[in-house]
Amino acid sequence: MTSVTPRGFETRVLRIPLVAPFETSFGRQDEREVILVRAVTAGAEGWGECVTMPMPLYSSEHTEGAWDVLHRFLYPALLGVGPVNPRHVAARVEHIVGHRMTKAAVELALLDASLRERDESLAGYLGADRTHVPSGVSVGIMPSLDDLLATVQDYLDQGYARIKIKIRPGWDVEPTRLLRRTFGDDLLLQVDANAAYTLSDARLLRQLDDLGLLLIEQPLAEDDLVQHATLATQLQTPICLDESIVSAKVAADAITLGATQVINVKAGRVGGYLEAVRIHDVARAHGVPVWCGGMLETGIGRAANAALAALPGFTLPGDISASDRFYAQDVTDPFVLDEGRIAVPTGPGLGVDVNPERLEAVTVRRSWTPAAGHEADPVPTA
Ligand code: SMG
Ligand code: MG
Repeated sequence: MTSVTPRGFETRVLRIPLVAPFETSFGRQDEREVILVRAVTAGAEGWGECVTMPMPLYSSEHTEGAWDVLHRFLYPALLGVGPVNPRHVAARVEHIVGHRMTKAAVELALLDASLRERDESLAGYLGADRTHVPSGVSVGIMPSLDDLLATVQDYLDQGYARIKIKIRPGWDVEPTRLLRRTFGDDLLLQVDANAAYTLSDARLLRQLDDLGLLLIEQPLAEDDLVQHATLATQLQTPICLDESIVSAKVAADAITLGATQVINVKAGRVGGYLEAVRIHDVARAHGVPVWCGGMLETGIGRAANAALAALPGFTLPGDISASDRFYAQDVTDPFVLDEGRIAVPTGPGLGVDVNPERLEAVTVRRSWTPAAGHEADPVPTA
């Protein structure tokens, strides 16, 4: 990996309307507020997406916290220190505790810049061995069972390869059973609780065992590794941890404990795409299947996710939908479904480009943080 010398970082908070509200066990959203980071180097510029949300409900990170950590801690650690090898970014900011999504965004921006400088694709660099990845779709909690059926029917008509529904107490066994009965045994179906249950719900969750699910995602709290291991002995449905898996070390612990039989890999949650690859490697060595999770990414994060999901251990369809599942207008050209699959970008770096007008239209806050001597933004976009 070639080192790059950052001249500065541009930070943007975007707000992009969703095509329909997205509801989970922890809340409902009508728009995606997200941060993009642009790293400007001598020979290129690279982009990274910080997948935090406005409120710390999915994880402890959130937009305002990420903005603060970027400007006061991460950029100063990386500017004016000479050439930076993207592989060493994580070590350089290791003294900052947590804030993995925020760190992941900066690492991806520098990785993208470095790969663009030497004309190599992120997918190739990470070790992808496929040109397309199967596309799964995550379906939020719906106002009614009829709405759920109509929505899932529409996604299946579009060709999605797998359906995941969000569940919470009061919206779990009934909607899942209805989908299984309506769409038959061949439907690839899984559920995601976003930590909405406790171990005392084991009997209720056992009712899902007859429904032939691929997995149940994160039934218990983020720090309940041992309780997930206990729950796993009481369920036939494989448990797949999402929120709990914050590093390759925790992934190894969870596998050893029997807390997870499948792993949802999200680069933001684990501090970056390089750590995500390490989780893939650990899981693969243990024969544990992984799949690529989603955080309603723009085309920037979606491109990186497609690259990651093309690694050989990603044997289950990921939450990598077409862009129009969430956005009428993305900040890059949209990702589209091709027979239930998404094409892995092949161009240098992320292999996608930001459309400056569309970016500008959804930007609500912007800053330029220069290295000494580069106070003027070389490519001002606002
Ligand atoms: O990007 O397709 C997507 C969203 C996938 O359901 C999804 N993500 O827990 O896995 C998860 C959630 C986290 C975000 S919910 C607002
Ligand atoms: Mg999840």
